[in-house]
Amino acid sequence: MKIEVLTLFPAMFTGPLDESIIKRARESGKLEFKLHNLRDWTHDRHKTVDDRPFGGGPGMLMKPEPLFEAVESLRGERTRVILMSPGGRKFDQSIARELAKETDLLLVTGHYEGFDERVRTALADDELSIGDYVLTNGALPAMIVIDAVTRLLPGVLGDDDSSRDESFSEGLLEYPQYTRPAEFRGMPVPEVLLSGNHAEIAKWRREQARLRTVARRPDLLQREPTPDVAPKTE
Ligand code: 4G4
Repeated sequence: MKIEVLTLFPAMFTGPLDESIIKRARESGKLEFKLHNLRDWTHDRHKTVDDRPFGGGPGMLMKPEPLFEAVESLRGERTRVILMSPGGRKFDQSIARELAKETDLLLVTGHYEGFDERVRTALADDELSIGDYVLTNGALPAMIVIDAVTRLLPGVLGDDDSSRDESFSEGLLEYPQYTRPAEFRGMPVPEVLLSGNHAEIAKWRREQARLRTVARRPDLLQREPTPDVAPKTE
């Protein structure tokens, strides 16, 4: 897969994407990653990429001309152009799986108060948010999408890591896990995990995953959890 990024801050990407699994994915050719500086598509001597909003109001917007020129020169027939913005579709594992099937992604990161609306309506195929919080720019969100998608590409993870994604616990939080020693600072590992009874262990893990999901992330369960007390109706 080819992933390209259009950004005002290319230096933010070097480092995080030069380590570990992403580094290996790049070295093996499973991920081709390219950075582009939006300022390379400006024509004035100040390399202007922003302007004031029509109608007034605080802050600056990404002006359309450099973004249109850049995306039109970078995109190919099969490129999916994705804006990173807090108003986008909420990025999750199912969107990561969807993106991992593409051949070419172009992630466009914003800055200032956001994009001129025509970038959204006439240039982007999609708009993604990594969560409900505001960041200074879209570079970190783009890196998160790149990481989540890259680890899903065929051959990038070891077999053990890949099969975990598809395990029965899909859609639930992880069950508690322990390694040696069997007792650490007075804290024992649950007896069932030392029993060697694999049917009992699987049952315990399913139950723990369910309990933890109910307690912490009931939104992940298909059906709403049964409330302890019937909700009040007005
Ligand atoms: C577009 C519009 C993404 C991009 C406004 C980007 C959070 C996310 C930006 C902005 C971002 C996210 C400056 C508010 C850049 N912040 N949650 N910032 N802002 O994915």
